[in-house]
Amino acid sequence: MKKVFFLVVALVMLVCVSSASADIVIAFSQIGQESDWRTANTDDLKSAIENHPGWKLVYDDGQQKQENQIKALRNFITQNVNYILFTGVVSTGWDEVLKEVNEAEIPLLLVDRIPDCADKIDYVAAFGGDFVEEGRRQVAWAGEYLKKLGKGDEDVNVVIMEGTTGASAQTGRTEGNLKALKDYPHLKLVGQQSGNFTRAEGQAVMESWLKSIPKIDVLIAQNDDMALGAIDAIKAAGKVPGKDIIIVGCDSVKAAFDAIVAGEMNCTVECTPLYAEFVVPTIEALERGEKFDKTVIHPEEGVFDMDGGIDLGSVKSIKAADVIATRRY
Ligand code: GZL
Repeated sequence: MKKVFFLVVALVMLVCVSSASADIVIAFSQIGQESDWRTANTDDLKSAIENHPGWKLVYDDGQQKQENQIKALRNFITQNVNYILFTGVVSTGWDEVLKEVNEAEIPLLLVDRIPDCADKIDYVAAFGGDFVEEGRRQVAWAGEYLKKLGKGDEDVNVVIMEGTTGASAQTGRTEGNLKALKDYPHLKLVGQQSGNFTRAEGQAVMESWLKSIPKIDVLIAQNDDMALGAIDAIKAAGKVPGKDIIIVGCDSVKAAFDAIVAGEMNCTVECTPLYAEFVVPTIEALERGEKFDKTVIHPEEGVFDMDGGIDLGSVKSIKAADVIATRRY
């Protein structure tokens, strides 16, 4: 009799444990590994989800190819995951596959680069950088810095190194860059080309510009990796980065802080990759039945430079050397 009793107790415990540990599966279609920002974004989200009790991560690296991401999204549907996190390498071409996600009734969280079809699909929450404001801040910082140097009335030659063509981070930053140029008529745009958000391509583009453009005074690089590649090219050409050419990046990754403190870069506009502090509480709330609207939530972001104190309206720059020890990516 006792044996039967203990057997029943063991069976009940086994059922309780297995039902309590029934994981919710969160699938993440990531763009690739093109930049320090992307690596930090991946590490932050993967560790938060993998270490969350009762959650399981299904991760796919799209290697910066849209066809890979579409395949991954369809695999997630087949696996009938509980949530899908998605950021698209480019802004267009997602309508069909994201409608399939909707038809499968899998809750979709849009992070980072929001697809153009967002207003035609269902999603449960959205979070990412304000790319237009980031682009505005880049050019405004250069204009205000030149004024501080007493050069606000001198014509200077500006080149814009764009991110991956067609990515919302590129189109948004370019929109912000070009709008802000209208406020600083002495900033003359003499070059605009994609460096695809990678350090290697940023170096190659700057090498070609240094051979074809007689004088470059300011580089606006739409991410820090391309700025760092450009710095390599500028030094190889015997020029002094940060002095001969003013260099403004975006993302505020650690390597950019190191370059600013070393005097080789002038400014980086922050675009945080640390999304776990948004995604985790949002999924926990969704699990409790809470609902969110379709507003894209933007994090508070700063601007960091060599000396601090440059007023950009929505934000004042902070001296990179003062905060480098506190940076989390
Ligand atoms: C911005 C992100 C961009 C970064 C780049 O949210 O999409 O992609 O600025 C990254 O560094 O490659």
